[in-house]
Amino acid sequence: AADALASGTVPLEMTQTQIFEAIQGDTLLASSLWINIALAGLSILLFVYMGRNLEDPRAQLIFVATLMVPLVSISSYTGLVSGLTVSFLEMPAGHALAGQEVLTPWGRYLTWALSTPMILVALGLLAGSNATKLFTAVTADIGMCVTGLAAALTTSSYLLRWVWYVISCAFFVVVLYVLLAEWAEDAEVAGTAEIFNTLKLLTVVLWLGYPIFWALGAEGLAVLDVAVTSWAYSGMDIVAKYLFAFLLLRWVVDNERTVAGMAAGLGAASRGG
Ligand code: RET
Repeated sequence: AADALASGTVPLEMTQTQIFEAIQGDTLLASSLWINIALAGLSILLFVYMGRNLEDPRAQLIFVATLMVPLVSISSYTGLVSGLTVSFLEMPAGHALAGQEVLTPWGRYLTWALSTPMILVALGLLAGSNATKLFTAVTADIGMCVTGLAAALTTSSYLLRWVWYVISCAFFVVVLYVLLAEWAEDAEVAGTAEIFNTLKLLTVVLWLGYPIFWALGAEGLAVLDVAVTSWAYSGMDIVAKYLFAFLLLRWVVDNERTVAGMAAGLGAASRGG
């Protein structure tokens, strides 16, 4: 192996331990990850406590979806902090850091495919969505995350990184449409418009930040460095996940009867609900 390395026939790959050490050696980067592990852990304990007396199945379903958000998050950040879901990838020609190995926390994009659908399921149930709209929002959202992952992992062509980015944005537009147009209207009918509109605004404003920071970060135009980008995502995560989930759960606990009495339901799809 040493000979192969010396003769250059084996690509020089960093081991997981080396990646782990590179992350821990960058205090700004490491702290952006550890803080989320701590906050996700606290959120899990708090949410289980808050939801302990919920009895209505629909309210419980919102609770489970909400609780999944910090559960996925703690797993996601553990993967990042350990180096398991982080790679150093050589950027293609055309990229500002062409030829350099850029730290790519691809685990983020992968786990968004699991956490963001939970946020949408909780929001959709709160709005009284039918199954069609819920399915549309969730599948488009998964498409957005997986193609965002593809953008980050493509190293053959700079152009194709941005092609993936544009595809991801197209999926995002579908999610925004369901949130802003369809569910906003459903929530009026369901009598949950007030809390829905608060959470909708918080979601739309924060979620728009993710593609912006992707474009500005090391994986896109490289205006911001890796640690600053990581803090941007971590900061948005704190509000988009833990604060979002807390506000939603607190409302559901205080308004369980409203949730239980919501006429529209997932089964309403066939009635045009
Ligand atoms: C990417 C890059 C490609 C274009 C778009 C993106 C959008 C990402 C979003 C992520 C939201 C994540 C959240 C995580 C919290 O768990 C993949 C950055 C549109 C909207 C809310």
